[in-house]
Amino acid sequence: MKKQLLTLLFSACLINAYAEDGSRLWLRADTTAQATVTANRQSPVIAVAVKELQTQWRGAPVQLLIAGTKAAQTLGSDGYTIAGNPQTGVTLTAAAEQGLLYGAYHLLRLQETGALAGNINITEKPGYERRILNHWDNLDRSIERGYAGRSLWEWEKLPDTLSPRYREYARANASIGINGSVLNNVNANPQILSGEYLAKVKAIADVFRPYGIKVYLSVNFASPKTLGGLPDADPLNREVIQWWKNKVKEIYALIPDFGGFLVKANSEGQSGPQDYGRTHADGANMLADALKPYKGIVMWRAFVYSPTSEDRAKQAYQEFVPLDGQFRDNVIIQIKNGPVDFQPREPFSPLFGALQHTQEMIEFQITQEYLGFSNHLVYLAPLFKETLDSDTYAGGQGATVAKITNGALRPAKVTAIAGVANTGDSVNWCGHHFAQANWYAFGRLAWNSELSAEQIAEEWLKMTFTADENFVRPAADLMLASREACVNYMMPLGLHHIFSFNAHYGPQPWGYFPGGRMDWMPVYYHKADSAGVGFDRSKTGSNAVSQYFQPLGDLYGDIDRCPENLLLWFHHAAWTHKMKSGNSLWDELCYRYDSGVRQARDLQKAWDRLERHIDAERFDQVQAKLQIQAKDAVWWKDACLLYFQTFSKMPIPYEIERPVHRLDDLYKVWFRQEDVLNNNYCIK
Ligand code: GCW
Repeated sequence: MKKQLLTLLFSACLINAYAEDGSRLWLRADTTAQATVTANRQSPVIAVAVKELQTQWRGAPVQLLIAGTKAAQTLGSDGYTIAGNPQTGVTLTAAAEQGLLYGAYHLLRLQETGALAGNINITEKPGYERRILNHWDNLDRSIERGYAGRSLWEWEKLPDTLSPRYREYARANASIGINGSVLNNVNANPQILSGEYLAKVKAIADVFRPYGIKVYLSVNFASPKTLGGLPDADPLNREVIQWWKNKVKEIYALIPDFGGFLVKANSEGQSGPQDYGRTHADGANMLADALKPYKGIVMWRAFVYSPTSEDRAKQAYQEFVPLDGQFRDNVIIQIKNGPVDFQPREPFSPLFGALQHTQEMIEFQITQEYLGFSNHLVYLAPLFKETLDSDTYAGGQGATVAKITNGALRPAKVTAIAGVANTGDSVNWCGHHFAQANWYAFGRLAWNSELSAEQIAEEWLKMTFTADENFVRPAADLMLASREACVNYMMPLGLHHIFSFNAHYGPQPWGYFPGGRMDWMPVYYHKADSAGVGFDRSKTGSNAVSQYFQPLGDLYGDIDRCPENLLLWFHHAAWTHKMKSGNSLWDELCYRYDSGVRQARDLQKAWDRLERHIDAERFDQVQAKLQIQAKDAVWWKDACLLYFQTFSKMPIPYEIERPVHRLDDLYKVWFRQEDVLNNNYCIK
């Protein structure tokens, strides 16, 4: 009896050998397999692929082949084929070592998601050549718009001490096909280019290399002046050009496979070529020339705008379209998915497709700056896909943002996609267990933008929690509903940027601070008055619609045909404007906010039903976050409806739940980002 009890206890301990604290992400496979794995070449990257399979693959022997055949060459450096049968033997073939690494992770994913059935015959090649995370991490280890603790990069201990997390991070990225990491904030500290910091960067790059991850750096355009001591940073100044050449040489001596630079110039106070009367092309090309001999690239951001009388949504297009064709072939323009700034819903940026002779890449935000931080469960694959699948009509129908940027329609020397990372040093990496899904989804879509949001959710759930269908089905539904829920309780019908000033958390549609920048004020974006609400970007307004190709420009510009989910993005609509439902705009707004609240509560209900399928630790943590989300949803609804009602003067439809807050109290709510992170913001 005693012996039996001991055995029972012992096996219970084995099962629970790992705490389910989220630290293992989606990589929770049992690592005690002893598979037979052979390879026809040796290299550090291939060694990783072999080891992953040896320890996790529970099928017949696997053979890894680097092949020089024509067929293999068409796979590029990252593609692969998987052929065979788990019972009799499997062969992974690729033209290069990275292909074998990605093939190995693919095979393991099939196993872990229960998708191995009979013969395997798979050929894969990524959509984008460079699949990159952008870290907005500062050298003091704070993270701009980071909601999961401090930076993963322990600058103070580098280069001598290497956190085990560097390898785990690289492994997680490799497992989903991410192959690049920009380590530091685009608001870049020039010190990153000092000898001291480059030695630290090299130490990280060395850890990442066997996982196929290239390191990139954000650079401050003024570095030659601030770090190098030159009188200016004018891109046409010979001394400046030489300074960058020397710096690039120094970097490549340390990191031979360094990826290149990411640059935020002449934006939000950052210096740039315009400080010297030069153009973005002058600045980007100067850096590109320095990087060219080493095959490095420049990712030059299009996120530029200034507080002029011009509509902020139009400015990037106005700035860059005149420069089309002037950029070097190792420059790529990095464009945020929408024309303003990572809002819960935006139309795609009209720059996609408009630059016809310049390489374009897309930037998404994985960290939830405008989506409830790591407090709200908002699965972002539907948002990412909405942009990637949008038809720009550049050169005719079918020119989706994905096809414009991944080289399918416009052959490009460089193709790339970036996501602003949501990682930090918190135990579960992302602050919210479900925020991990957004990191995962970004990687999977960067590899193949045609995957569905549903398929990605299911894969992730199976690997992260359990493959039990009784869990996976409802949990996937919950994830898929979450983005639209968030749009509804925050900013339905095309409303945007009505967040609390600076923190970007919680509602503050009344936000207006005399003397501050108008284009940072919520009132600038919704323009509510007694007649109606919304930003008129039609021909009678800012005419931002003219930046879209036809027939989109006309469609967006026509208040009766504009998709209703973007109505108030493009139009100042009357409170009485008749919606497709037959409701007035005011009533519709009320119903949307109300349904957002109900959807947030539905997320809670759906989650509670799943309790028995998963571990208590993660269940409880997600449950606690969903409570915050549901409360915040009510706060959003009350704040927005009560405030907009001061203009519409119309009643809130009687069947809708009554406000539980008073507007006067909500006006007084004031907090900082830290207060939200410490769950210390109070709404009366
Ligand atoms: O969304 C805004 C953020 C800034 C950010 C900027 C950018 C890194 O509020 O924090 O700065 O975008 O993308 O450059």
